[in-house]
This record gives sequence, C-alpha cells and structure tokens, in this order.
Amino acid sequence: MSDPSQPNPPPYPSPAAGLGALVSSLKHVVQNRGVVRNLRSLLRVNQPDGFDCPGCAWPEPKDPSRVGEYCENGVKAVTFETTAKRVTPEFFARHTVGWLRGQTHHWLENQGRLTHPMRYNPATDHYEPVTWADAFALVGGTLRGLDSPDRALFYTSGRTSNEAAFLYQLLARRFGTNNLPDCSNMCHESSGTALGEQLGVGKGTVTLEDFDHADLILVIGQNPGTNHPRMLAELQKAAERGAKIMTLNPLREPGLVSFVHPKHPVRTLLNRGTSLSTHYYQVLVGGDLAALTGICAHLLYAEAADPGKVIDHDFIRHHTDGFEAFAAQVNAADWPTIERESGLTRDQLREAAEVYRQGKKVIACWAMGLTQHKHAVATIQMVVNLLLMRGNVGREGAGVCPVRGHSNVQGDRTMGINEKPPAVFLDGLQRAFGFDPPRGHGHDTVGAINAMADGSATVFIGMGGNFAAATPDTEFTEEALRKCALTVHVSTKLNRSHLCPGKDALILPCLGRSERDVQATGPQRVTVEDSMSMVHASAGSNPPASEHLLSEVAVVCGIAEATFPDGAGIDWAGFRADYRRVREKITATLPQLFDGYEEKLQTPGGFYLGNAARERRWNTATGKARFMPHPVHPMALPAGQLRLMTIRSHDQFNTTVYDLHDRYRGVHGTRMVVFIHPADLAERGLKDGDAIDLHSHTIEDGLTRTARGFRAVAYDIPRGCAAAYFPETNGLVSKDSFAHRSRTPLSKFIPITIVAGA
Ligand SMILES: Nc1nc2c(c(=O)[nH]1)N[C@H]1C(S)=C(S)[C@@H](COP(=O)(O)OP(=O)(O)OC[C@H]3O[C@@H](n4cnc5c(=O)[nH]c(N)nc54)[C@H](O)[C@@H]3O)O[C@H]1N2
Ligand SMILES: Nc1nc2c(c(=O)[nH]1)N[C@H]1C(S)=C(S)[C@@H](COP(=O)(O)OP(=O)(O)OC[C@H]3O[C@@H](n4cnc5c(=O)[nH]c(N)nc54)[C@H](O)[C@@H]3O)O[C@H]1N2
Ligand SMILES: [Mo]
Repeated sequence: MSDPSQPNPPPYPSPAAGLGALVSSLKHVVQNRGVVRNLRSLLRVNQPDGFDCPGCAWPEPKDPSRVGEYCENGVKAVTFETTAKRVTPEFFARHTVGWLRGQTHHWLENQGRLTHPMRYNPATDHYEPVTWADAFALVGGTLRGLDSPDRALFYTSGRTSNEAAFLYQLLARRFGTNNLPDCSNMCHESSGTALGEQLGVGKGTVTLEDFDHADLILVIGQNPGTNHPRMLAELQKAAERGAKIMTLNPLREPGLVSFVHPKHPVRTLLNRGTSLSTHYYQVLVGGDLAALTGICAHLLYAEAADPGKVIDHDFIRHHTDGFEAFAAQVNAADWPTIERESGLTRDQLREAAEVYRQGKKVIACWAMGLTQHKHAVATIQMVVNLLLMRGNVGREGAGVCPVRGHSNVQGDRTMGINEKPPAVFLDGLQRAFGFDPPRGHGHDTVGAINAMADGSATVFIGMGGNFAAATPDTEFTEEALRKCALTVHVSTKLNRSHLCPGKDALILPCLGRSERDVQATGPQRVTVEDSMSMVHASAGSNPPASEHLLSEVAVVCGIAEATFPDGAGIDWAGFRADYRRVREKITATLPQLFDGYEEKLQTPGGFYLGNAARERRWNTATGKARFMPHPVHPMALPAGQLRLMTIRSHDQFNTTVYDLHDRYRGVHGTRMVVFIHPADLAERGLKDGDAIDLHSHTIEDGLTRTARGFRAVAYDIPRGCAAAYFPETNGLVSKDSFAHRSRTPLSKFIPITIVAGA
C-alpha cells in the first residue's frame, strides 16, 4: 500500500457467484465422497416432493422454471450432510475428549456424520456407545429428579422441523418450564422485538413476488452473496428491470457490487455480470441509527420545501400514530452528531434520501449487521419509521424483510420455541392438550449461560446447534456447560459443544433433512416455514447415514416417554408413528394459522401463513402502525480502540466450517484474519500481512479478553472499524454485552485494540 490514507480496495474476484461458485460447489460434491449420492440429493433439493434446502431461510421461487433452485452454499450444506465419512464408536475409542478439544471447528466438522448414541465416561475421558433405551432413561430419570422444572434448559437451533419443534416445546412446557432459549436470541430477536411493537407482527411483511414490483430495495447490514445467495437472483432481476439497490454496509461486499447467476455461468465470460448496488454507503459499524436519522431528516426538509409531495399524509393519518413526536425528534437532529456517528456526510445522506423519495415501492432488507448491536431495536424501528413515512408497508412491492438465517428458524418460533411465549399460543396449547402451561418467562440464551454458571440450571438439552461455539464468552460458557449434571446434544455432526460435557453427557445422533424418515405408519414428511411465512413439506430420500439414527421427532418422543412414564396425558407414541397427528395438534393449538394444514401442503410451493401488517391490520397496543422516536446514541470508543464486527466467511455455515477460504473477500487457506483500514494499520506501525493479537475491552464488565494468532488484512472498511470471523472471535464478547431490550449478544460491536503478535 503506497498511500495509507487511501482505502485499499481488496483484490476480490468479481462478479460474485458465476463460474467460481460452480467450481467451488463441485469441489465439495467430490470432496465429501459418495458422489452419486450427493448428486442425486442435489436433484431433490427444493423440489415439490423433495426436501427443503438445509441452508438459509430464503424462500423458493414459485416460477416453475426456477423450482429446484439452490446455490453454492446450499450445495455445501447438502454435501456436508450427505458425506460418506462417519464418526463411529471406534472414532471415540481412539480419541479422548481432551484431545478432541485441541482440534479446530473445521477438523471436527470434517470427520463426518455421527452414527451411534454415545455417553461420556469421565473416568476414561471417552464417549462410549449407549443404547437408545438407556440414553432416554438417563435423560428422563435426571429430569424427574430435579427439584424444579426450571433447572432444565431446552435449547433449539433453527434447522429443527415444525413437527420436532412443536413436540419439543410441548415436552418442555408439560414438564413445567419456559426455558426455551434458541438461536433466534442471537439472531433476529431484535427484529421480532422491534416489529412486534411497531407493526404488530414480528415477521417480515413481504413475499417473494413483491421483489418483482419494488423499484428500490434497501440492503442494510446483510451480505446476501455469502449468506443468502438465492436472494442475489431477485436483486439481479430487479436491477435488470431498472430498480435501484441501495446498500448500507461498512465493508464493500463483492457480492453486493456485482453478480452473475450461478445457473448461467457462461454469462460470466460474455459480460461482467450485473452491477448490483446502485448506491453503496460505507456506514460506520454501529452507525446506522445515525444514518437513518439523517435520511429521515432530509425527507422532512424536502416535505417542508414541497409540501404534500414527499410524505404520505393520507397513510400517516389513517394508519399510524406517533408521527409528530417522531418528526420533532428527527427535526431536532444535530448534523455534526449525525455525520460523526454515521461516518457519512450530510450530502451523502441527502442523496440517499432523494433516492428513497423517488422510490414508489420500497422494500427494506436487513440481517445481522443491524440486529447484533446495542441499539439494534431502535435502529430497526428507524428503518420502519423511514418506510412508514411514505406508506411503504402493506402494499405490493413494499415492506419489511428481515432476512432470516437458519432454514426453519422462523417456523420454530411459530411452533412456540420461545422463552417469552405469547398468551395466544399458551391458550391454544391449553385448549389442545388440557394442561396449564407455565406462564412466566424462561431463560433466553444469555440467561441460560448465567443459570448454568451459577448452578441454578443443571440440565442442558440442545436440539441441534452448537451452543458452546455460537454463544459469546467462549471460555466462560464452556465452563458453565461443564458444570451441568447432564448435557444432551441432538446432533448430526461432531462439534465443540460435545467436548464440554457435563458430569454426565449424551450425544444423540439424528437424521438429517436429506434422509428418509420411516416410522410405524410408513414414510414421514416434515414441514418448515421460510423467511416470508411460506410453509411447505420436506421429505428426504437418502438412506440414513447409520441404522442407529432416530428422527428428531422420535428423539423428543423417546425423552418424553422416559420423563413421563404415564405419558402425562399425551400420546407420544402416536405422534412418533404418524407426523400428521402432530400437525393436527399444531392446528388445534393455532387454528387461525394452520386450519386445513394437511390439505394445504398439497399446493406446490406450500401455503402462506398470512401477515396482518401486510393487510394493514395493526395488532399493536394502539391498533395503529407506530412511529417510534429514537435519539442517536454516541458510540465513540476510547482512543486507539476499533469496533470489531464478527462476520461469516463464504466457506462456513455458522459454526460449521466447511473450508478455510473466503473467495469473495480474497482470503485463502486461513480464517485467522482481521480486516482493517490500511491507515489504521499504519498508525500502529503495522501493515497488511502482519501477525496481530486482539484484546477486547467490554464496557459492561471492564475485563480484557484476548485472542491470538491473527493476520492483518488491509481492506476497504471505514477507519476505526474492523472485521473478523465468528466463531473464532466469540471469546472476545462478554456474556454481559447484549442489545437493549432484545438481549442479543453484541457480536457486531466489540471494542478491541490490536497489537503486533508473535
Ligand atoms: N453460507 C452461509 N449462509 C448463511 C449462514 C452462514 O454462516 N453461511 N448463516 C445463516 C444465519 S443463521 C444467518 S443469521 C444469516 C446471516 O446473514 P448476514 O447477516 O448477512 O451475516 P453476517 O456475516 O453476520 O453479515 C453481516 C453483514 O453486516 C455487515 N455489518 C456488520 N456491522 C454492521 C453495521 O453496524 N451496519 C451495517 N449497515 N452493516 C454491518 C457486515 O459487513 C456483513 O456484510 O445467514 C444465514 N445463511
Ligand atoms: N460472534 C458471533 N456469534 C454469533 C453470530 C455472529 O454473527 N457472530 N451469529 C449468531 C447467529 S445469527 C446464530 S443463528 C447462532 C447459530 O447458533 P447454532 O444454531 O447453535 O449453531 P450452528 O453452527 O448453526 O449449529 C451447527 C450444529 O448443528 C447440528 N446440526 C446440523 N444439522 C442438523 C439437523 O438437521 N438436526 C440436528 N439436530 N442438528 C443438526 C450439527 O451438529 C452442527 O454442528 O450463532 C450466533 N453466534
Ligand atoms: Mo442466525
């Protein structure tokens, strides 16, 4: 870098997707062996009679020519599930847990599928095979021995089907607790909190068809090229018909700059792909609330100059409240503060406001870049305020689109995986099953860590996921798990959480999405809900990875039968034998959403659950959509500190690390990198490629945490900001650093200093 004051554009290979994606996908198909099985699986992804892609929650297109669409990351998710490699009892006999703890996430994932139920033996430090009957008896006996049901924690990750999730929460609530923490607590909790209060529904209001009508799409704090690649197809279509795409992101993400559809790779050679973002604003990490306030302020100025032309007064009058207070707050905005906090100039924000004003139908998309911040709820509410100003909610081509992560994370919430369950759900459960479910709030993810640490919770059950690695404060959390009397992980693959066993511990291996699930009444299918409230069926066709695997539904029923020897008035065996019976009970619990469930599943592409806000029915405290004023909070850090955001590479799915590359960002063979502005490096006497260590300085507990062994990468990122991959950096986040109201860990705003490393 010759001039350190200038940002250094990374040598990224653009356009995104295209041939590179195709080559990378094929590599994984071959690498995981079982090539024929892999290819056969891929032909069944997202087909009407196939299985739901276990990747992200982006919906499947209805257009028949596009059915069966999947992406490079879907290919990775499928091929890593259908791998021919196996983690057998012999594997566990060869390796102690202590030795396994020394291996990386990448290594653990690459050992293959779990084949047998295993129980930890602390005397030998080995996992040893156990029968399913003994495993269930251990869980049931331990649960029954607790002096309070609230000593048990029932964690869920978002890949779990509706049927398994519904039975799992039923088990927890029948047992007597609302301790149902889930990955949502670390993910879109802030979106749910913000939208529920403001629009009356904690979910997105748009459908996929709306993307065909929008003339402006905002992409805020989201990296769809890596995390929702099929969304790029919608963005590209929109760009091709002249819609504008406005991005707010500290990093210049190659996938948002240009794109070629992975299914038409030859076009990569003919043209350089579609230029995707028409407007790209490199906001400071944590600066969106200020930026959005600035944009709203410019809209109000424009309205004052051109009365009646900018703001949708009719909509505001009939459908909203709180506009005056909101406008007063925004009008009082202080520009030096907005510019300093957003990192954008007044002119840039005026331009952004003008682009927004010209949009007749606007969709706002966002993901973790907004949700994992101290003021996440306020920031998301400011996005909604912006949309409400021009009536951009509840009409074709416009609305809110929080882009979900896990493929069924939204469905799990609908099924009652929620530590703060809505009364209407509990009432439904009571009607359907005739028992009084607990009404008090249970532990969320942060609460669960604390409860294990202080000994008030002693049993941890994980339905999928990787609690030890996905949560903050890695060392502390791992220690908290080890304090438990019993830890149980229902999993497909070996991961870090298995290596933090409680005094007693089980690994219960289960079927994956791509596998045939045959029960007493024959082959079963499950259902899932995507990011846009479409529910559809999913049925695997591969033979199970091992004859000893049970379905998630069967595992829950097995635990329930061992916990309630008399069944507690619930026919668990009937549920296990025929999943239609589970769907009947889901309908009985939530008739307003699932009436006619089984018949509706016959519709190709599934059915829409509906969204009141989309129809401009506002189930809020006031019966209106609500403008919510929020002040801009100063986020400045002490001199010398950087704002670290922890992000995903192209070769991972959360804690599942497929490979060590990040093709789009030009990183190869390592994940231990930190992206920093070259001037910030120079100021510290460092340069691109230097070894560095990271120290975090959390405000909440005043502690310094350290992560070593990183390499600096000079990158196109605003000064004062930095980025590194999760989960390697989770040890830097204090469990006490979480978002206001939603309690989501602050994974995108970690105050750090960097020093030269060894
Ligand atoms: N291949 C793949 N797909 C996935 C996943 C995966 O790990 N791999 N994970 C799934 C899950 S569970 C989820 S939740 C989603 C996550 O999808 P994303 O939210 O796209 O994932 P992140 O990598 O966390 O990216 C956050 C983006 O926000 C930006 N950002 C960070 N801080 C700020 C900020 O303060 N302001 C703004 N405006 N931008 C900011 C970052 O630069 C980055 O581009 O993806 C899902 N899909
Ligand atoms: N620093 C930092 N931390 C973060 C984030 C961040 O951006 N930065 N993002 C947060 C977000 S958005 C999320 S959603 C969480 C994710 O948190 P989790 O959902 O807990 O973690 P995953 O890595 O998705 O879980 C992977 C494990 O799930 C198991 N698994 C895979 N498929 C199946 C299946 O079909 N059934 C079952 N039973 N198990 C299966 C495998 O054993 C695998 O090892 O992490 C959060 N943590
Ligand atoms: Mo997520």
